Amino acid sequence: MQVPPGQKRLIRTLNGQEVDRPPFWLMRQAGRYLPEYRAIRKEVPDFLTLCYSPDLAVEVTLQPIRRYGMDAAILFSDILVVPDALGVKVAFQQGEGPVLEPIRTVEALDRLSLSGFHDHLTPVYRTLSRLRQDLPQETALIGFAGAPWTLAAYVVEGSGSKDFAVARTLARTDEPLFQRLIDLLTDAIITFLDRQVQAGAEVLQLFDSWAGVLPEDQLERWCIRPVVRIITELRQRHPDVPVIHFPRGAGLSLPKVAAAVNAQAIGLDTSIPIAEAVRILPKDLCLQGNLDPVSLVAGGPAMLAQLAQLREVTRGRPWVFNLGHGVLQQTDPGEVQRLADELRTGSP
Ligand code: 1CP
Repeated sequence: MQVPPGQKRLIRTLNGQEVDRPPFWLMRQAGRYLPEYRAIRKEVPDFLTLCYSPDLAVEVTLQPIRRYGMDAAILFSDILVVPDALGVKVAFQQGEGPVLEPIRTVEALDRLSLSGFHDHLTPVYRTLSRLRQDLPQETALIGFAGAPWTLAAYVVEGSGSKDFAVARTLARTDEPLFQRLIDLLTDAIITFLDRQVQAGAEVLQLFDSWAGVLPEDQLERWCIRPVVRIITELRQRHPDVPVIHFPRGAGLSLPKVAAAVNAQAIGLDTSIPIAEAVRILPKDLCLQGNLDPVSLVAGGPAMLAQLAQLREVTRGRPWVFNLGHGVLQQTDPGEVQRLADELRTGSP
């Protein structure tokens, strides 16, 4: 028996409905801090193979749910499967970040296309439909994509970066080219998320992990505008599927971003004091976040004190517990247990 999505704790909270306690999940809840993840990771030659193997991707998605009973599972995949499916060569090198064939010219951009996009991503859709069958009844299934700016940043830079200076320079020196890239990524993300919902995703999260490196005019143009288009389009197609927008590093621009994109929830990163977010964002907007991932590494009573403060400050408004960024690799699974136990049973 499937529980209707509307009765799941995460979805109720995102819709502004009452719940017995705030729901919780963790960004990067599946991953290298778990020994059972490392065991599976060893079996595959590279990380993308894991993302494109439904049996294994289902298994690693379920691993943290079995241990900790989060209120939501997030599809195991990566934001860079979108450029990969558009024809950008993407590789994950052992122990390092991603390496991409950089796209900086019209000729390079002309080689990318949406034909073959869904064929390439079929294993991801298969993973979602299996998860929808295998998850515990009360667990919501989150699908996701990187937002256009964050994907463009990797695609132009060709790798991770502290400040994405190459990508930001191209955005200013060749606006028409950069706009074409953003438009292509926006179209791809819309159709990708639409298919994720058809395959079983009940909630969508947009990761704009590098929103914080853009000054205001660029934030408006490369983050806000395309995200508005994505959310508007998805809401037309799937009015019941809530969207969480995570504009990491948006700081003082959060109210402007939130008002424009009109998602059901806004993800808060570690740098914004939660009390400030509560003060500057509309009361009925659901907040998600923002325990420091390092606080989870350190663990113990100090972590629980941080959690108590988050609870105190968010009392009386829709709030989803999460970290301010992903679980770090050096995290002790026992500390995640301590956190989950407190979230499930501690005083609300
Ligand atoms: O070998 C390994 O195990 C690779 C480590 C790893 C993992 C476990 C990478 C490489 N990606 C992932 C999974 C992943 N990535 C998930 C799975 C679901 C979950 O949360 O449990 C998700 C949602 C992502 C999203 C993602 N990938 C983001 C957005 C979130 C964020 O962290 O800001 C980004 C920026 C990426 C790119 C990426 N993928 C992997 C790495 C090391 C990076 C960062 C590269 C860099 O900029 O340095």
